[in-house]
Amino acid sequence: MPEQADDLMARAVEIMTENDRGSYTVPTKGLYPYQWNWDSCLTALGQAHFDEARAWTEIETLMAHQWPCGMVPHIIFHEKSDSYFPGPDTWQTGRPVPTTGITQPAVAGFAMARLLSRAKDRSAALRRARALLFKVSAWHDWFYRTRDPQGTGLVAIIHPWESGRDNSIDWDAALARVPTEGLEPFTRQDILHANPDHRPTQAQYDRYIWLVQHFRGLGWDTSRLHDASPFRVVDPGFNAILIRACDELADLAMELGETELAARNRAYAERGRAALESLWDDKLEQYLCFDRAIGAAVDSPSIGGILAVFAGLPDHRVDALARRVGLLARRCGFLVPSHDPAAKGFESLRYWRGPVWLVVNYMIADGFAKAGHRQVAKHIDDDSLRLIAESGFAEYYDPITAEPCGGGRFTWTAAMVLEILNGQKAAA
Ligand code: 9WN
Repeated sequence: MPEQADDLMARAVEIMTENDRGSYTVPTKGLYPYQWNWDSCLTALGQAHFDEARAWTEIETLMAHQWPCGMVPHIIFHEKSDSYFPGPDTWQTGRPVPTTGITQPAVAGFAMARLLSRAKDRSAALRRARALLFKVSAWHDWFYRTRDPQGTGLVAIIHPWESGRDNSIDWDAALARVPTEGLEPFTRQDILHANPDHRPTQAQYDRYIWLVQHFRGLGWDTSRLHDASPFRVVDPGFNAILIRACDELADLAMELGETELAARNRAYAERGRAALESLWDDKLEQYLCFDRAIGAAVDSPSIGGILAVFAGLPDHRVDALARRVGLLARRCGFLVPSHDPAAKGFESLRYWRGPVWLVVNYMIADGFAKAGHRQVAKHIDDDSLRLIAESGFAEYYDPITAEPCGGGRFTWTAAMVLEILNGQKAAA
């Protein structure tokens, strides 16, 4: 086993190095030729195992493209490429280095705290963390200001791409309400690089692009987009990541003597955690999304409601989620499916409608481990490694057969393998 682990780690480093563009890393060649927000933050965790300084650069490059309003965009278009749609010409956000105009899960605060906690060069890490602290905090402020205008404690996403779980069944009903009138013709590139059966449908893409056109028509004024979007959904997983990031940033700020910033982030986290309770569903024994545009819960048992554990939850809720994961384990061969295999709409190969993603596994396992559920965390980690052993470093996997899906030689999958294996080594 140790030789196997060493071999896997060497392959992971090779993939990450191959996708490294110097100051940022692409998720995979061809399919995703730019820098993605949450990919980069999770990638940094893997990089830190072989190049600590480079790991900080990954997050710094991302944060260097923060908008003046505080938003951190979901893609940074560092270089021209014809292999991805929609590119800068569609977004037209007018930034000096083109970016998209929407955001992604706020992993940065968690990632930088983790980098610092493990830093070998602690004084360099402290210096870099201090410089990032204010930027990440401004992003958190932006979230609660613009995506929670009513002060509920929970933020909404205004585009499925923001969730990172693009075509989840969670968005089906809300997306169906997005019109397609006035949609400009476009050509998808994703289906030239990956199997179309593993990707979102054309009907979904039409609505993704309609929303981009709609926001573009509002001049990318992020203070207006929430209320103007027909798509406004509160995702427990997305909020859990933000809540955890606020908590980690508050700890870090205390360590650095930034007490006011610490108090603000702690308040966001505490309010968010309390508000998460409103998303709990007794029937399904997990959290559900909430469709803010119509004021109703979304009856859809997806991984978003399990990822909530990453926020840090009351014991009885963690226990219930552990039972839920146990049930899912009996329904498939590999944890954690992005949708319950027994539920309507589950598709084992199609992107976020069933397949397993190692990054989400990692955050769920971390949440359980932190809450003392080490067996559940180990089960998830073991399943992640079994997927790699059977099917290599894919973008995502069929939770029943382990079939590799989407892009290959995938950066954040490799990063998670380094995280899990180094974590096991340290614990041994
Ligand atoms: C749109 C890069 C990204 C991930 C997302 C994943 C996928 C993009 C796409 O790839 O989304 O952002 O074009 O399909 O869903 O989580 O960040 O790996």
